[in-house]
Amino acid sequence: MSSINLVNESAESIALEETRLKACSDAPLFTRYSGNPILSRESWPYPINSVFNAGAVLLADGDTLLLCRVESRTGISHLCAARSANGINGWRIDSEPTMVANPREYPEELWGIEDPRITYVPELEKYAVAYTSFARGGPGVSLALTKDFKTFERFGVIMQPEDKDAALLPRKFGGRWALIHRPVTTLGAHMWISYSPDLRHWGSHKVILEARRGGWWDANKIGLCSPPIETPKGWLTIYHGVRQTASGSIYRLGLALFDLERPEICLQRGDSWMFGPEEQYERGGDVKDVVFPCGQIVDADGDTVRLYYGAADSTMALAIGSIRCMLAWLEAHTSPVEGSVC
Ligand code: M1P
Repeated sequence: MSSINLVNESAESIALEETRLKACSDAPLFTRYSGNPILSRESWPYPINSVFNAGAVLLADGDTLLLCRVESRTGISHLCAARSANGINGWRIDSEPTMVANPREYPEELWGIEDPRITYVPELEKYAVAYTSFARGGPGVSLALTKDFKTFERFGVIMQPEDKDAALLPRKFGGRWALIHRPVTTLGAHMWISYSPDLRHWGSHKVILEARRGGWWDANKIGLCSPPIETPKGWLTIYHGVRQTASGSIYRLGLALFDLERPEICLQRGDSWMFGPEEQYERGGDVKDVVFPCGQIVDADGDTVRLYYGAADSTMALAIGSIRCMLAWLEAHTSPVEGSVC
């Protein structure tokens, strides 16, 4: 093979890659699994109302674990683990609730626990589960650590009400842990970051992404979806935006990118939503027009993303995307909004 051919081949592969990236910057970013929904109340080993908004993690044995929010027929939610070898079907569901509210010791859990986001923390060799605890004061953020999703070391409330949509980043920044969360303040319902030396005491709070205003798809209320994905370009972050309409809210998904070493700095934010309710199981259910991911898994190729999302607060669904496509899409769809990209 001549050196000219080598040069041509490498030029060709660059051109091919550019074409692929251009195509995926235009295409729908996530493809729904044709067998959706993957989990529903009929799948459950005990009577429930609904299963949705699961955190996701790839276990050391290769199984996919979904820590599902399960709403029982009292209306109160608990968490229940479902495991599968391929992350699509063959789910083995714990025969009883995996983690239930414990309002005697944790009064902030009086009305249940909801919407877990799971982060594996190599330094601790444990999974951190950030979840919503719900009681008279409203929803707050609670934290627990686990090694096995059987026993949980509870830290109690780490962000007082009203706050939710939280996930821990997997490593420290300048010696401090970082948590993304969504308090509701007089400023509005925006995404914030807070830092802690010990996972218990939190400070240095900063807004990192604001809900837009007016007619935007993500006007007035946004929140973190699944934990941010670490990429060479930054923390790739899927968030939900809520559009309030005359007939209710529409929950859609957008993308933003944050600085790798200073995750409070937003580098890019997509202008339009990249995934929204379209299918019948997303448009109708206990709460219509909701897609709500709390977890994803990046496959061994380092690019394929399995996004697990709650559909209409009733079932769990799966969609497949690509990190390279999401980054290319962000490049193509970031435009300054009222003087700033974020
Ligand atoms: O009903 C849609 C979602 O509403 C809430 O989300 P947020 O406060 O971010 O708007 C949560 O109760 C969530 O569980 C629910 O899916």
